[in-house]
Amino acid sequence: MWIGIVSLLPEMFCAVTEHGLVSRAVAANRLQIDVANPRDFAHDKHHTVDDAPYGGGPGQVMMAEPIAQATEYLTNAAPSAPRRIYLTPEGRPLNQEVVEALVSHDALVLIAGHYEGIDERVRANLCDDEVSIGDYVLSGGELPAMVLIDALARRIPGVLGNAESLACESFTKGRLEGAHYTRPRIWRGEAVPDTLLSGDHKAVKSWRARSALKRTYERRPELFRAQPLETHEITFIDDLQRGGDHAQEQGS
Ligand code: 6GU
Repeated sequence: MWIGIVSLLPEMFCAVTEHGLVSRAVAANRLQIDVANPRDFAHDKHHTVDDAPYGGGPGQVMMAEPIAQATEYLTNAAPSAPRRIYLTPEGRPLNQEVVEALVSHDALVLIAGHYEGIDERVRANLCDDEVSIGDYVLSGGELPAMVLIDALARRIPGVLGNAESLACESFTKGRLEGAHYTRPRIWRGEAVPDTLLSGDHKAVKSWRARSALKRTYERRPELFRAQPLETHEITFIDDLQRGGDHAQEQGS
């Protein structure tokens, strides 16, 4: 996968290109990242990239031409026609389903805005999509772009090892992850649930499924609307509702 980034703060992306999973994906040649700075495409003496909003009011707006040129530069550098995505709180909410759809593209250009936003004409003419990472306001699109890049990188075939890729299954199925434990068996007086030590793989699998279900029910029940409960899950949830914490050992 190829990802181009339009940003006034290209150095910020070292956070992902030089560390962790995304850097591994780049080193393994499964992901290429290119960054273009609109300031390099501002041709006046001061390399101006922003101006006051027409109609007045506070804040600055990013001017159309420098962003357009940076976007077009990356569009030409891409190995195939990229999907161009503007990161903005007004975009469609990012979730795993959106990630799975975007990772099928060979090339993306991510446009990170600043100030009060970018000139509307760039959005209308040079962007195919708008994405938000949640209902709160950040100072720029760089962190959202990095969030999206991380979520995409771990879905590129060959980036995660086999062991790691199992871990992503949970959200794909519309459930939160359940509880996890490692050594020591007793930590500050608190023991690991017996089932996990039993060596009974079927029992462990069922324990984990119920732990995930309990957590989803307690924290994000609305997830069940997208991925309805199966019959055996309904029985377990009924148990939970009746206050039957016997449905799961402590620690889940
Ligand atoms: Cl994509 N950009 C900004 N600036 N703030 C955000 C966001 C994006 N998503 C949530 N908040």
